Amino acid sequence: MSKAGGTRMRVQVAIIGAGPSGLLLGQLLHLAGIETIILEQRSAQYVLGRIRAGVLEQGSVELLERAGVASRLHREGLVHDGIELCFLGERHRIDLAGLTDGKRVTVYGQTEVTRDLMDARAAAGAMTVYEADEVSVHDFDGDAPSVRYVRDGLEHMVRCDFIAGCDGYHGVTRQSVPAGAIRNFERVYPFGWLGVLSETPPVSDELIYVNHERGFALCSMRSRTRSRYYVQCALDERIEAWPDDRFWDEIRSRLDPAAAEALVTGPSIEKSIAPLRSFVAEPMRFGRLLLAGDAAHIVPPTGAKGLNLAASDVHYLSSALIDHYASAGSMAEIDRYSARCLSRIWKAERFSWWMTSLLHRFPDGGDFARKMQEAELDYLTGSRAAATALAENYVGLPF
Ligand code: FAS
Ligand code: PHB
Repeated sequence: MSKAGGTRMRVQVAIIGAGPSGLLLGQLLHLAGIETIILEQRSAQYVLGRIRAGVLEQGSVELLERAGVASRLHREGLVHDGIELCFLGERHRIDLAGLTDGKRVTVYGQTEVTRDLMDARAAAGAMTVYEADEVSVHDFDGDAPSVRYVRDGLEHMVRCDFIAGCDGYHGVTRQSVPAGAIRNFERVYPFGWLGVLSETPPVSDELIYVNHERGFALCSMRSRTRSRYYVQCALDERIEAWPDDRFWDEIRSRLDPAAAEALVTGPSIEKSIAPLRSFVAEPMRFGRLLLAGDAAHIVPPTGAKGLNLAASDVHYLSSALIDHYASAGSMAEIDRYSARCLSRIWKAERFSWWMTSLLHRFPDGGDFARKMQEAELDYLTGSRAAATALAENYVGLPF
């Protein structure tokens, strides 16, 4: 059946993906008077239903403030000065603020960040097309790129100056780059995370990262009444094999006695298994196509860097695009975009890989590897220098 008859339009920047990267970029460009469209393959409800990140670096909070979407974050977010590492049955606090001249993190779910950005975009009257099918990108190696998509059976076309690939790891934009023009770096970990969301009070005031012989565990939260828990699990685990009681017993078995005693259990309101990988695509710019966020890189969530890296990419990309339009079409900042992002990305990749290597049980690791983990954890919790290195990475390196 013909798909002819769709719209033809023109914008300055076409953004693919309405996750945090795409929405935050759209908001910052809108505030600078730059016209965008966002094309999203899923419904807004589906995007909001994905339970993901929970911790915002100080730099990400400041960027959301600049975007004008931080008022609810400041009302409802939980500011944390520290985290705890639990190993050999004992908890040790890492004083993030004390080790980084007062820097701290804010616990505020990615779902809420996305909701705030969606509300701001709707209030601005900027165009977002949800449930856009068959999105394809064209001619981004020239001066007149375009995007096509199908909606309600009709094919629509958008001409633009730039395409922002904010469509995540499985998106279409990175896949549209010729194989010879891109280089991928990847490590897939031999385990996953089984996550549970529950309307129960958090087991502790701060996050607890656990190294246990049965595997990693994390006690996090979304508010003072809603908790987020994870246990390391095998890659072939199925959700059906993990009724709530089994999950609560397993995480309790990995906690120190006081936390195990304090754990408040309840029905899960979300339960999912996520694989863990480290991934970077280089470069992040291909002519007038620029990648940002998970479209260009993935980190294991152990270091709470994924959403925060997306935010710093968007900081660099929005600055480069604003500079382009403010300087009669200069490409100087666009030319620098990829290198600026990758410098910070690789340091966050290293930290996320290091935290993952430190806290998880590797199936083929052996006893010596476990002793190395225990020695490093003992050093970390006994050395101000070592703890400072962890703290300055956890709160976020400067943009
Ligand atoms: P996203 O993947 O969030 O958004 C991309 C958007 O593009 C999606 O809405 C998708 O539907 C859309 N899209 C894809 N293909 C498209 C196409 N062809 N056409 C149009 N639209 C398309 N980070 C942390 O910091 N802490 C965590 O605990 C954490 N947990 C995670 C758990 C899981 C299961 C996953 C997958 C990620 C997790 N992350 C975590 C990382 C996550 O938060 C990402 O860093 C963050 O979502 C990145 O945002 P975006 O770059 O916008 O990508
Ligand atoms: C979360 O709350 O989902 C969370 C927090 C910290 C992490 C990973 C996930 O490192």
